Amino acid sequence: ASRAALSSIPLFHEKLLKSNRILAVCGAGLSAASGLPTFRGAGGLWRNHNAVDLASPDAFEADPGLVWLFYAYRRHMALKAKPNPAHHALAELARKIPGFKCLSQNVDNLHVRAQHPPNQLSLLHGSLFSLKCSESPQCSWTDPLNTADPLCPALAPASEDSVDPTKPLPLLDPSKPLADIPASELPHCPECKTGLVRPGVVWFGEMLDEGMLDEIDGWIEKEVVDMVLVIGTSSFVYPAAGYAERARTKGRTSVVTVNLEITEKDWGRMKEGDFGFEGDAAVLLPVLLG
Ligand code: BJW
Repeated sequence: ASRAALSSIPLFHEKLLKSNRILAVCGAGLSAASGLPTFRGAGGLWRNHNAVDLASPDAFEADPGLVWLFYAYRRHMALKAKPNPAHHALAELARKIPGFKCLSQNVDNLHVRAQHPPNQLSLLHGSLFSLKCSESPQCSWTDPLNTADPLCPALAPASEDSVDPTKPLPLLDPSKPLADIPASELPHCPECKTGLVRPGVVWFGEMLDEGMLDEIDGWIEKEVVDMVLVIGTSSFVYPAAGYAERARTKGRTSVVTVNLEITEKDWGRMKEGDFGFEGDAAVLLPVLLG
């Protein structure tokens, strides 16, 4: 397919109008315009740590205080952030099209705050604002919504704002060492009393919610999916990265990539009827879906 056809907004609108079953797979790029950093590439470093390395069960076991500071900082940032026009455009599409389902890898709660209908939203990697016991699944304690900021006194440095709002938070100042937070100062599970409280997110090697995965599989297999929107994700992490091709029925499904950067390789992989729109999702989605 020619690059002009692949990035034609009129052709995209023509296909959208004929689409009843639409799947979106979203990633961190969707929330970039809300000021929240992505994982890979620029912004993927937190102090001198790789964000992906901190998002792991091994990192939590080795230094729960450090991993909690990282998550407490992200909770604080997400609470201060606002849903952007892309979150609103997706929520609006869901209200218009009952056969639209949004799968998001984002844990920042911005879809929910944009009032995306909950029955048309699957949060693949959980939420920064849910808590569970580190002994899970042996201990089943959870708190589905906790927005305390700071979560506990020891994590207060993660909630400290800069005097100058254009500057990064004091916690990120590389010239200031991080406080060493012992596990005893972190919240413990109120039920089993032995486990630590941990963020209710899905780390590498951990299973996604099986009921949710079954529900998504059922939705994909039920009928032909007319369109898959792949928005602001590097499509690196499974199972999320596999849904576009799984939902594809040859000749029927348009896979639409919306990303700040679309590589030559990505363009080369696109098939007839697919689309690629390069730019900020917060600018593009209102135009594409409006
Ligand atoms: C913009 C923009 C703008 C910027 N506008 N765009 C099959 C094959 C191989 C491996 C596996 C497999 N199946 C499972 C695995 C193992 C593993 C995996 O995928 N590994 C890969 C590294 C290959 N998967 C798992 O372990 C998953 N569990 C699982 O499958 O259990 C069963 C199992 C286990 C083990 C083996 C086999 C089966 C769990 C994955 C959990 C991922 N967790 C994290 C942390 C969540 C909590 C937190 O937020 O802290 O999820 S890691 C991190 O990556 C986070 C993200 O949700 C996820 C995806 O990142 P995302 O969103 O794509 O962000 P970026 O930064 O990568 O990309 C941003 C994009 O936006 C870029 O493209 C930019 O260009 C773009 N962008 N600004 C538009 N303004």
